[in-house]
Amino acid sequence: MTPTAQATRRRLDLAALADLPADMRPRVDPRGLGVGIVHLGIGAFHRAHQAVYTEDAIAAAGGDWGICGVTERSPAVADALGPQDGLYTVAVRGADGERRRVIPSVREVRWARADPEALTRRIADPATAIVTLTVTEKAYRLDPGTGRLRDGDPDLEADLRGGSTRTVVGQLVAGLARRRAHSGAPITVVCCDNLPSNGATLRDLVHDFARRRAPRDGLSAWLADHVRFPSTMVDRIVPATTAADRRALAAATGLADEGLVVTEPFSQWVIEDYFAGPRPAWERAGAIMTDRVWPYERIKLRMLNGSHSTLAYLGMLADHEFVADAIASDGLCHVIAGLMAIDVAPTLRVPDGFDLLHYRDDLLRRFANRALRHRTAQIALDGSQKLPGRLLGTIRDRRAHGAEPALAALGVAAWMRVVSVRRSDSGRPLTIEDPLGGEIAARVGSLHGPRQIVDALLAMREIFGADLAADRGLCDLLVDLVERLGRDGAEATARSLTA
Ligand code: CS2
Repeated sequence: MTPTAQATRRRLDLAALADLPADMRPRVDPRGLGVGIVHLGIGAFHRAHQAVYTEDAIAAAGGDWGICGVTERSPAVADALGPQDGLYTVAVRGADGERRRVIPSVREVRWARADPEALTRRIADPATAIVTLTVTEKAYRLDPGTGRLRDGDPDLEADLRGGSTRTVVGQLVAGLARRRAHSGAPITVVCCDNLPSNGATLRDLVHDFARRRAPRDGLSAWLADHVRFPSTMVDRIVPATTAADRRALAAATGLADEGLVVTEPFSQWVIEDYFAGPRPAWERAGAIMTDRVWPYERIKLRMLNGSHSTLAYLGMLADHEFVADAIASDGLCHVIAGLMAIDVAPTLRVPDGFDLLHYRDDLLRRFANRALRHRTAQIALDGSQKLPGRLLGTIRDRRAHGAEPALAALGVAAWMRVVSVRRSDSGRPLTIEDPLGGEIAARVGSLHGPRQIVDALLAMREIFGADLAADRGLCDLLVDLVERLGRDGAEATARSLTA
């Protein structure tokens, strides 16, 4: 198609809905749908997950549960969805081809930085009963060693002084303080990020911020009585959308959609049934409401995300651009299957009726979905924030039982090799972004020996805590693995560990 033909394609918006094929049309009429949810971090994951559950819940049981989506870091999503009246397509790619539907749940999109006051007002608005978040691990500014806000973070310091809301915790507290002053109505804040005990973790950060900001203004006591923070487990694989995905959609539908998201058929949401007020009937859309989320959360974080990160670092070393290519390698596939069965499974408590082997085999099939083109480099981002919940908890629990968790340690060793040597086994340069990237580079930039590398990185308490740094047995295991990765490469190391 010529660039001109592309530029003149009709853009998806409210007026275009009537021309869509019937099976793509929204199940809920977006016109007149009021906003009841504020969502912080309206990236691809939210659009393919909670926004879909919310549409299905409204279709089943009604309610003004339109979403005000907030973009945090850049205005890109607001620029894409604004002209489309908040509408976008979810393309579900599985073995049987692609199914598409347009989602109407997002009724308003804002860039937090453009108008912080509008965001504060939205959270304070009594019509808002729920705030949900998918802002990625690093946005919480959590010190995993203390479970509190990181000391010395310049954005947090600025927000604590007042006058700015650069951080998500700062935005939440500004909105909640305004709400207390105006209506005082209760509200529920639902963290949907991959953090262990995500509800309690966010609650502690919000209370910590409120106390540090104004220790005597009573906000913390109000929050304790009026704001609930249920934990959730969210699961759906959503690779970054590419220009080729958008071109294929335009060719198939005749519509230009800058907000398209591509995902897999599988989707799961487990929510702690602990709300301060009304909520959408998400259970009518397939979500599991329970009073015990943590077993699901731990299973998912350690089995799926632990495997994902291990595949990402080993895959990058072995020059596999996509997860489906990495899992197609016998060595890597055996490592992942073994990691889940040997190292992770003994650390889990499984809900009644939950078949862990079946879950593992499903994961291996999901990773092998070739239609998804999920880049290993996307998952490799922000390793310092991801490793603690995904792999280090497993390692800690296994070490406490005197085990030598070689497969969980292999993922950490592969991360160490990637961030220190920064080349794949064939010599291709590798770069990964990380909020601690500067510090990691300063520690390992000029080191080559496996022991030096492991010592320098293991000493980063903000990642490994004091306990793992002091574990000599773990240190020796990692040195051995980093050495083998350097000498034999990722594929051969993986094969030798599972032979
Ligand atoms: C992935 C997750 O990018 C990543 O770090 O491991 O986004 C993963 O795809 C989701 O958690 C699946 O639910």
